[in-house]
Amino acid sequence: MKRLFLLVCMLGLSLTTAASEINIVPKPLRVEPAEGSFTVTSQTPVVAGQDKELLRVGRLFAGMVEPVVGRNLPVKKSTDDAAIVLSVDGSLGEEAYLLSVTPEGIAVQGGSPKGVLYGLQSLRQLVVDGKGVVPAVKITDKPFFAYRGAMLDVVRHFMPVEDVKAFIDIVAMHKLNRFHWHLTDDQGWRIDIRKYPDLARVGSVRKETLFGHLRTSSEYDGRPYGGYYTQSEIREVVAYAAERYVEVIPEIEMPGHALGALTPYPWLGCRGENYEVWTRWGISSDVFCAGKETTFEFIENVLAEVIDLFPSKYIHIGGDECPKARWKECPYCQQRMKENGLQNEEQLQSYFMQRVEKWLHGHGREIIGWDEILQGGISKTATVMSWRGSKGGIAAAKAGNKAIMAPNTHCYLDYNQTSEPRYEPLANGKFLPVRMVYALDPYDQLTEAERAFILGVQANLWTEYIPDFFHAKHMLLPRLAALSEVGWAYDRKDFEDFRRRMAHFRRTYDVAGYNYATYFFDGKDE
Ligand code: TNX
Repeated sequence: MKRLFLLVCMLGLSLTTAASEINIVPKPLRVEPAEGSFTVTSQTPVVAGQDKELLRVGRLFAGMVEPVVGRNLPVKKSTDDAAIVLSVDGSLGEEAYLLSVTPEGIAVQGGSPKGVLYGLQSLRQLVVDGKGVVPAVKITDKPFFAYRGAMLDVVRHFMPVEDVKAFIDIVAMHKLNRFHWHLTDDQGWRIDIRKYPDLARVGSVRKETLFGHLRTSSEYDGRPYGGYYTQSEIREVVAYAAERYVEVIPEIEMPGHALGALTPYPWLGCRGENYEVWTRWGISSDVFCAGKETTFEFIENVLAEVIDLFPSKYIHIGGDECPKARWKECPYCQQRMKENGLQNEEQLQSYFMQRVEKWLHGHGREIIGWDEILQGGISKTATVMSWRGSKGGIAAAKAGNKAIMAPNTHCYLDYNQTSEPRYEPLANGKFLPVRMVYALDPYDQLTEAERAFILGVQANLWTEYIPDFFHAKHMLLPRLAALSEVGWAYDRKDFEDFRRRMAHFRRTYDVAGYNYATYFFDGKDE
């Protein structure tokens, strides 16, 4: 009897041990630990049947676990050996997957190859964590939100194609599915547009850059700074992202943040002369002229090339931080207001955005705009990206507009990570620890019916104080993991449980060779 009791205790113990070995971020929907384990070695085949897409996904996985299990895990159509077997089960949701590990082998079923890749991202974490030994388990998983994004600003600091691809790898690793690419701003224009070659040639270069923080410095580095993507590089990035089931959403900023365009083509502005690609951060009062027809002609020509390069349903057209001083003094803008019965310059901005939206609609696309597009009236079909807190997104959802939550209070990864900025590299200054990212409630203040308008969440990485991609990773990781859990997980009430799983997930960062911030892991971020 005593023996039996002991046995039951031991069994119970081993079961709980097994359970605690399953540590995945973002948290899966259901995890059912089982007895035993399976060891993935360099000989373990990944089997994908006849499906070319699955073979490709299998090879991606082989690359991801190579540092742990060794080179060239064989990816095959079939095998008699114990293996990692990939398959598509159309009865599952597109992004859903089942991961089953038994001592005999591993099966990853996805609703589509995308779901299979998500299953493999989870398996990757288990392989890394156990150095190849994966505890038996059955995982049933699918994402909570359809839109799970990350934005990279390549204007304030330029990131070469290789870095953008690495950013996409990080996005995919966190089971995010949108890459918002901020391509134009006051400090540069970073996408080649064939019809206007001076956008890239002239608009991408600033003569120098502010040194130090915007609030305290008036020193400049005296060095010209530039960079842009050719159209073939853009296509390369879009294809690279698509292979990882990440959709690229380009952002072409208007009517504000426009000096990258006004400098080479001064007729785009109200004053019409003397513009210079900005060397400081902040908000320039020179913006696109909303009165002249030639502005809209330019924007349509630019967008025609943009939609040819980016197949995404959404095109982001900015709309934030557009000072109205120039419009107030501009005869063209005032004339436009009179002709269209517009009461004030907010309504002129609204005219601007809706006119561009209409053009994009005519070409089969939808727009996303920053929450300022709510001012002065918004069309029913625009999607609002809430950044000045959540209130813009809440207002949008209440008005029946779709919204994406990216509030600076929770999603701005350019902010400081600790309450002791003096121990951190120079950053924006505001304080945003992992805990705050995790605390985002995208449904705050919304009724059941209004919640349907929240498409999802996004982290934003503005790069005023991020000179290169090494530093970008320090700002992104591990906060992006907290955001990914907000976007993916059904159950995220337990921050301590997240913290415990992160202690394992960081090994996947280590194995991938990622630079990440350690404040959170060392308990020094509060
Ligand atoms: C606000 S978010 C901006 C960006 C800055 C960022 C710095 C938004 C739509 N505009 O231009 O880079 O703050 O945190």
